[in-house]
Amino acid sequence: MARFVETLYDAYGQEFEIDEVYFEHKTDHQHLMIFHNPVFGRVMVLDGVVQTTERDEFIYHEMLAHVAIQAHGRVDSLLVVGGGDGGIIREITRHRRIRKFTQVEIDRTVIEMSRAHLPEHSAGAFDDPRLEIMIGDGLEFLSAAGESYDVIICDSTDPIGPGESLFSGEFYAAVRGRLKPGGVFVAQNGVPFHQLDELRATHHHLRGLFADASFYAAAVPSYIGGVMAFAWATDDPALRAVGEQTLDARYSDAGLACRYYNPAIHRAAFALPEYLVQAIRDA
Ligand code: AG3
Repeated sequence: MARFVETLYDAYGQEFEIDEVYFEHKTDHQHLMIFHNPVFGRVMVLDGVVQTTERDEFIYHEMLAHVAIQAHGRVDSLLVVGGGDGGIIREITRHRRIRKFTQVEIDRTVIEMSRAHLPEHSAGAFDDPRLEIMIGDGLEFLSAAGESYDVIICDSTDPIGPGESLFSGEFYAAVRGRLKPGGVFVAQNGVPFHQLDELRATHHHLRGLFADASFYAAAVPSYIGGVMAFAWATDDPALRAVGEQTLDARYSDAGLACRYYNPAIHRAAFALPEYLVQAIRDA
């Protein structure tokens, strides 16, 4: 039986049994593979690193999409950087009040192959009339003049290969320039038990740019090694403190029915373990 061995870390990792390969190809930007595993269902891998699986994607996509949208409370326009599998835009489409959202993805093949082989991820979201899709580089897109957004979500790979520029000071400054007043930026920021420097570097950049810069966390089993950190940055510190009652009301108003996200998890996710609090403090 063939096995996939993840190559993210040098001296530690995870492996998956492969019962069927749906797609494997070097795109213009990265090596893309989609296969089936008996435990996780369909698994997408980019450059040797697990990006998403059918079994646990809901945790990641709900937490990366709903926390910012629910904390903000009146999102009208939103930008997604990356996210070619469509999981984030699927969650966004559930918010009927969002008038317009844009997605900038560098790799067209990731979108095409996810639509073909991971159809449950986007679940029709690519056909939502409110969506505008741009194929291109996120940093270039944000550095150019253009409209501003209430929320910017960065659903990137790790800072290796095409994802690297999405962790640069230049990128975060460009993000800030394209947020409306009171806007929120969130981003996947790796598994900090193993990638603590990545957390420190992001915090260093964001706290120089925003009045409130922190992280929230959720455990996503296929991102092995502990909780995943999500970067959080905004000029409105009140947004991190929105209470459970308000979140409850917004959750029912939006008609959300999630499998991981709920208002109690939203609040609790901002409580960080002490090793992360210290890493941020010392950054
Ligand atoms: N983007 C995040 C993958 C990060 C994996 N990194 C890790 N395990 N440290 C996934 C894209 C999902 N839409």
